Amino acid sequence: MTTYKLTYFDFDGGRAEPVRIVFHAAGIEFEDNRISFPEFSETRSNFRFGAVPVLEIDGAAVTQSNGMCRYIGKQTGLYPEDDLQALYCDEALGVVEDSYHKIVNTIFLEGDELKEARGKLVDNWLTAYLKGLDEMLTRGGGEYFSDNRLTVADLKVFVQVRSLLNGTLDHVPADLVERLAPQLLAHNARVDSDPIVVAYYNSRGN
Ligand SMILES: N[C@@H](CCC(=O)N[C@@H](CS)C(=O)NCC(=O)O)C(=O)O
Repeated sequence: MTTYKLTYFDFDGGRAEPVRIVFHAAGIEFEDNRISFPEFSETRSNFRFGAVPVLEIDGAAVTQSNGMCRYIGKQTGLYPEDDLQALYCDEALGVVEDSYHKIVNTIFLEGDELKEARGKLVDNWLTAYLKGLDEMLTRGGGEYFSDNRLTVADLKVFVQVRSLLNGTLDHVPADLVERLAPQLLAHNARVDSDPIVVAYYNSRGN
């Protein structure tokens, strides 16, 4: 039997979260290796590219969360078979990845500098991002990003948008999604109530 070990930070979100949800949904056993931020700092050099998530498959390490989403999605029927739908799915995975990079540029700022950087982020990139995701939902028929059903793209977007809705980023208004992307807001509620997602968070005791 193939063994899986997924190393990531110890919180219910971020780049590894869609992979965790899919493993759980598919009933695939995996070691959910959650590390603290200090632990990461101390052991960073052990990770290829000095970053997580890292997925070890039968002991061989692989990086890049979107590749992991596609890999595990293909194995579990949560990635489209049709090439065009797969492209739509990849577009959503890719733009969320872009969003993490944009946000991380502001993460270590403080005070007025942080406020200014986040204000610019909200007015420029985040606005375009949320509107773009909304448009992509329209293209897909309004409910999902591709294949007219839940795929790994929906899980990746869900995890990221949920953190925006929770107001986890200072100076990013929690109602931004509601104001700019009403379909995306509905999408978040749809995915949040999907049996796959409900079962996962029940298993986490959330
Ligand atoms: N493209 C990579 C990015 C990985 C990445 O930047 N991970 C962050 C955590 S979510 C990290 O480990 N950052 C540590 C650092 O860059 O110092 C992926 O999608 O897996």
